[in-house]
Amino acid sequence: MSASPFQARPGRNVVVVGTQWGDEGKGKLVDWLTETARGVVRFQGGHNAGHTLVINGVKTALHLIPSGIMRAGVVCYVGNGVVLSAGKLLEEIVGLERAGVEVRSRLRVSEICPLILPFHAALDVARELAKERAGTAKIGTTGRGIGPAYEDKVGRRALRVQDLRHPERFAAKLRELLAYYNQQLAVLGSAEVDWSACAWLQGQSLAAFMQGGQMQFEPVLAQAQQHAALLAPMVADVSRELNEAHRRGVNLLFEGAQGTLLDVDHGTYPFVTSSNCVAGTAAAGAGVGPGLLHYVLGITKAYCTRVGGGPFPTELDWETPGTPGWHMATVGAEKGTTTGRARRCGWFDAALLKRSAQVNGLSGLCITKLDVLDGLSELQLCVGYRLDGELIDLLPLGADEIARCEPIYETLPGWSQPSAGVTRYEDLPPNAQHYLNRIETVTGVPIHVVSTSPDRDHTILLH
Ligand code: 2SA
Ligand code: MG
Repeated sequence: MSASPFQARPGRNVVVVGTQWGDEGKGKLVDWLTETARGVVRFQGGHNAGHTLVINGVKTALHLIPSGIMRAGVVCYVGNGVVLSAGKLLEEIVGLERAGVEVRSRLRVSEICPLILPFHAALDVARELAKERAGTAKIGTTGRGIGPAYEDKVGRRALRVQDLRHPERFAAKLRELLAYYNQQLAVLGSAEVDWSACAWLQGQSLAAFMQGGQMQFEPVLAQAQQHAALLAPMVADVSRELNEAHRRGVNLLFEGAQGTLLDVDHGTYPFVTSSNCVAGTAAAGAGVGPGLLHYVLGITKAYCTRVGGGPFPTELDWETPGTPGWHMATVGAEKGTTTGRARRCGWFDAALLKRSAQVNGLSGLCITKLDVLDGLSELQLCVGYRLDGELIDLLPLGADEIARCEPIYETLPGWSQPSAGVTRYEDLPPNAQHYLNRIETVTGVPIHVVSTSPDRDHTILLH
């Protein structure tokens, strides 16, 4: 199956974004689209992202490295909009190299990426624990330090990749920043935290850096210096390289992470991540002009999932065996790629998708995981909500308003014949085709691609 209509001309670029709460299957589609794109760029987020790829039956999970890395000859860029943990990036490189994937010669990292350092993760975790202790609603972050790292960037105190080149400058800035973090940790009572037992850190050992609830300067500095040397050959002026590649006619792909409803402005604030996830961010987060973003593909799961806290109007009971929500969770294997947390599941929300189409300027949709719905006798499609006695057909703004939305459903027939692995539209069960038609009609966005399994080859291109 060829992805060429998206990138039929040299220098035509595509932005891939998640239209829901992340985990829509962006990684698979980015990999598929790299049949024609020769450069893939990450432009926001960090190693909170989890992109699972299945190629020839082999599963690979990526967090920071663009999904284009799985195709030989594709150059991958980590743009300035990404908050970078050098340690996690190096771990991922080594993992891929072990699997026989050549990475270092094809990976370029922006020298102006803000760095994620161990104290960012410590504060992220300490804050979530403090919320838990106080009985207030947790954000349900990934504990990777994403929020604090973006705070430092906006607060103009971040250490950036280019600082690693200047050991004295780096050490001086680090000392200052660490003092600030230790104050914050003290306020949160981090001395009482058993760092080695924080489940969602997945063995990331913060304990080695902590003493009496305070993070120690020397081990953080020593680790950063070690990373600096390994990272140096990949550090680049990514903005310049992307503009040059574009002038040479290279097709670029901008790979979004998380999803529109996790966007710090347009999402279910405050239950969001700390970056903008919408398509427009691709320009600022990569260092190219908006005129270079030619087509926006909105990756959309055939139902909805969300991991972490926050409102979810169409959420179902996904824990009781035999229920549709449980079916989605189990058949769809809905577990966080980064933290292993269970993802909440619910019906497709077309009113949410309309919001997403608006803030991203979607050119077309790619519907993923259609096959997961195989076997459900009936499907509900949310077409709007009742909010404070009024009927609305567009997701309102902000978590409090969204939490008060009662979904209005249209019932559609399910299908029992498998859609899994189907590669031609006309071979999809008729009721599956009907479901797709309704999504297209209600959201007003054309469906250009349908994915019927995690496999690269199980992808239907529509015109
Ligand atoms: P953070 O860590 O500050 O970005 O968390 C803030 C919220 O953003 C959500 N978030 C995500 N949601 C879905 N997928 C993500 N990536 C991983 C995956 C998540 C995982 O692909 O499965 O493994 O748990 C991702 N990253 C951030 C997060 O759940 C919070 O609601
Ligand atoms: Mg994911």
